[in-house]
Amino acid sequence: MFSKDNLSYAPIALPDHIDLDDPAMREAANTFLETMKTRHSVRDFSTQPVPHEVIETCVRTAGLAPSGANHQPWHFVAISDPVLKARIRAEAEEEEKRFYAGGASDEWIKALEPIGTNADKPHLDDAPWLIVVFAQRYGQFDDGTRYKNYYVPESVGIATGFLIAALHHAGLSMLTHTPNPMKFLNEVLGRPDAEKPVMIIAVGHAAKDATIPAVAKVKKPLDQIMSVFD
Ligand code: IYR
Repeated sequence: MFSKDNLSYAPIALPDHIDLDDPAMREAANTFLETMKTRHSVRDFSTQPVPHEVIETCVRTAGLAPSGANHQPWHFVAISDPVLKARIRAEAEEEEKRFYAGGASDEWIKALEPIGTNADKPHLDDAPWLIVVFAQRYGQFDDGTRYKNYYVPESVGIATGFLIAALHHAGLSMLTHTPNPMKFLNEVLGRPDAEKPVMIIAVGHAAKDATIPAVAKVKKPLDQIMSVFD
């Protein structure tokens, strides 16, 4: 993606200069809050297909995220192939069985109780798309030599947030899923060792009878998540 001869600074005028007045800003902020309030992590998916280009467009949005030195240290693998999804489910459930059967600490298992999870992961088959997020520990110049990436977890976290917001905005439901360990995803998806799997996002339409854990609606109030020095 980068070339060693293309590392000079060249400022351009800010494109898409946005300059809302205060009322318009308030309204935009409130509208987006209301939109994001309707996002819930969903574990019960319908098998109804989702067009390929919607997933592609949402990944384009993810790719607009800010990143350390603009290195964009991420790669997204989108999977709708049922055979591959079934293989990912089988491998993930193997990991999850170990996790729930003693791999995880008692404290961790207790923390998950209100979420109601177990080693069974039908969403990995049912959801029409799985998007696996990879973080690139280092990049490579066109000539194959390596360059370092910076703030990789932060950058990939921001891009994943963009992706989740984009998927939700498109009317899709999703679940972020992190089998532990996830190394099997490199092998199954043919990704290089330089890339670390970060999470699987199952994406699709929620099943008609989908439920969410009641605790998922309990969000910290503003005064607990924000301090202000005005
Ligand atoms: N990966 C396991 C366990 C799990 C861990 C956390 I932290 C969660 O928020 C939910 C689940 C699983 O997917 O069941």
